[in-house]
Amino acid sequence: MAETIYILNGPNLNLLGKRQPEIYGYDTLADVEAACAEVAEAAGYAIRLLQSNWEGQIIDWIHEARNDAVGIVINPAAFTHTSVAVLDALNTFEGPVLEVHISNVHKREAFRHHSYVSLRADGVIAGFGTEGYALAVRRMVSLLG
Ligand code: CA2
Repeated sequence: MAETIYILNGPNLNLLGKRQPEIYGYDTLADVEAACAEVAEAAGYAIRLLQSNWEGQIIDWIHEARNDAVGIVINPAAFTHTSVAVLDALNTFEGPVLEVHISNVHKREAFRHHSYVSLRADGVIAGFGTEGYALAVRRMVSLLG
């Protein structure tokens, strides 16, 4: 069976493509999933894309990934800027971790400039719109190479 790359999404990203398109664009998470699957499957990997508004659920999926995934692509959304718990969970994962932000967080409010998750991430993509996810999967494939 193909090895799996987890693609985890934090709070409010269920609204992707449905609200604030001027910041986050028109693609939905289903569109993101299709784009990531195309890149991953071409390289022989499977993806599992998940979204939750609950911090504990994100942490449980990171724990699950310890056994079930070879890499994690994560857009922690607002938990990026607040969650030592998500960072601690990611620190227990042994494979590559890539952090994705749809918007350019550095061009936005100062509170978005700091990321706890970046202390663990092997790479960060910000401001590439939803295309950033498939680019991160592309990079993940190289790292897993
Ligand atoms: O740019 C990103 O991807 C963010 O991680 C998005 C988070 C924000 O808190 C981070 O600072 C940057 C917010 C996600 C909200 O998602 C929505 C999507 C569509 C409509 C409304 C919210």
